[in-house]
Amino acid sequence: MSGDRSGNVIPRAAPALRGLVTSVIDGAPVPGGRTLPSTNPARLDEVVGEVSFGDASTFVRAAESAKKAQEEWATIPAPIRGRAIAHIGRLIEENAEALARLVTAEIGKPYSEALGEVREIIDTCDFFLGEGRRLYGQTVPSEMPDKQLFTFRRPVGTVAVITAGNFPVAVPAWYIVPALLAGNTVVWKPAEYSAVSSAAFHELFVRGGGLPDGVFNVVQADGPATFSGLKQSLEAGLVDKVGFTGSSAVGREIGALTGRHLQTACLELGGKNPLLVTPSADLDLAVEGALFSGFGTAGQRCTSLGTVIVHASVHDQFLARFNAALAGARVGDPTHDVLMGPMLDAKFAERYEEFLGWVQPHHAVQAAYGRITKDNPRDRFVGDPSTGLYYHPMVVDGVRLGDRIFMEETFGPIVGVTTYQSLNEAIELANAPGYGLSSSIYTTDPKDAFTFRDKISAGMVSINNSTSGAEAHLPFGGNGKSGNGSRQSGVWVLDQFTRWQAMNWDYSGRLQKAQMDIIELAPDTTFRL
Ligand code: UN1
Repeated sequence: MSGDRSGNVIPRAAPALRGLVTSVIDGAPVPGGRTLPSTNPARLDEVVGEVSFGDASTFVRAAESAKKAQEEWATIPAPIRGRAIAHIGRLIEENAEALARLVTAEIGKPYSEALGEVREIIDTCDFFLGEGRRLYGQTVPSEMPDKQLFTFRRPVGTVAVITAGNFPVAVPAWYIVPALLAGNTVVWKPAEYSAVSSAAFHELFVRGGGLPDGVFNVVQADGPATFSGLKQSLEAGLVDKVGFTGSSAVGREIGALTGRHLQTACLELGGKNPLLVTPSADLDLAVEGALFSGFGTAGQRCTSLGTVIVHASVHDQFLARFNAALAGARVGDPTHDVLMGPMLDAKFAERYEEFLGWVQPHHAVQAAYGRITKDNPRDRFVGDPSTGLYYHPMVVDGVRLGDRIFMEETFGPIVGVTTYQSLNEAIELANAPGYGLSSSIYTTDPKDAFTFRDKISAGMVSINNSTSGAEAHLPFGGNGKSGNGSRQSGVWVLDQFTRWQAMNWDYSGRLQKAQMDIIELAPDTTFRL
């Protein structure tokens, strides 16, 4: 670590170029038919690594390998699997800076955020290493004498995990750590544009955990090949559970596919996360929260702020301070201390350009927007904008119910602002887009806070805090278009990767029939004082 001129902490060196990244099945690298570079979105001419992509059959092979390894992995006692998770956590900790540098280089996330993301893997390991010594079942009284009831958690079997690249290492850990701990084996398909970070993650897991071959396989493939490989694997009975983080549209497809196989996928989808600013709010705190929620990871978190819903009486003050804070924020090279860097990848930049076309005449945009160029510059840009996929962060005031910017997820550095008169109206606006991942309210009135918590559709609620930045041991997940009610993290995710088994043990030596052979005590129902 060293300091730059402004005293900010910056990484020492650029990440080293890694060798060819391939799928890894049954412990062996499996090159595919097509090799493409993964580039740095902040310096498009910098290749972070070459990636060899497989096809649907690669996915099926990986699922076969996971299936073959599962029974033996499940026989390793849970406390020993917990120790493996502990060792993985320690190895990640030893490699935290190198992994964070790689994440910054490959997806352009500011280094401090990337380091936080790596911390989230360590937190997840810290939580689950102890779960290896719990994985509690219950002993339950029976309705009959000389009979005892028990519950056991059993692994689901083979888990397919398909993740996005905006959190290329933390979100995969949310699935993979509890899945392995609970005795499942894994096939992981990371995002194409974060393949090099995912290869590093995979290597750290396999080496740190001493994982036997086939327990954790990684498949480098594009979306259509993955979907077809997953379909074939489900048909062949090779996959027992799917975890997916990505768009609501693909989530629906995965949900339909798994539903046909009588499975429920663990779906973590998009969001249009609202942030309410009430008249009693500390406005500076709300501005700080909105700035981080809206523009951290350049607005490309599923928990990113979508729309600020501000009380009409404080709208002008809030907006003026929000715009001023945004104008003063540092944007640029993500290896420096900046609020935001570039878009994750060209595909996201292209899609974001489409969202920009949703700005309408009744919207008010205070400053320059669109791609940052020499002709469309950003004051105090850190570095050279022409080298990367840099966009102006923007605030769109006057968005209304029904506007596309108001209703749909706009993955990128754009935040809408609208006003309300009554809290009920604000909550209706907050729920209107039909997502339900994260939400936030800034208020000093407990009644507002609890009413909001009660009525908001979101799975996650912040009071006086940003919509993003969930901690790794609270349930993470959404409702509506944000997911199917599944929850990740903490003890709650165990229900995704285990199935309850109920056991009864009758030691009476007779057939005691439930509901029939039961002792009745005679109540005196006519007694009165
Ligand atoms: C995501 O964007 O998919 O709460 C996950 C947060 C992070 C995780 C975001 N801890 O913003």
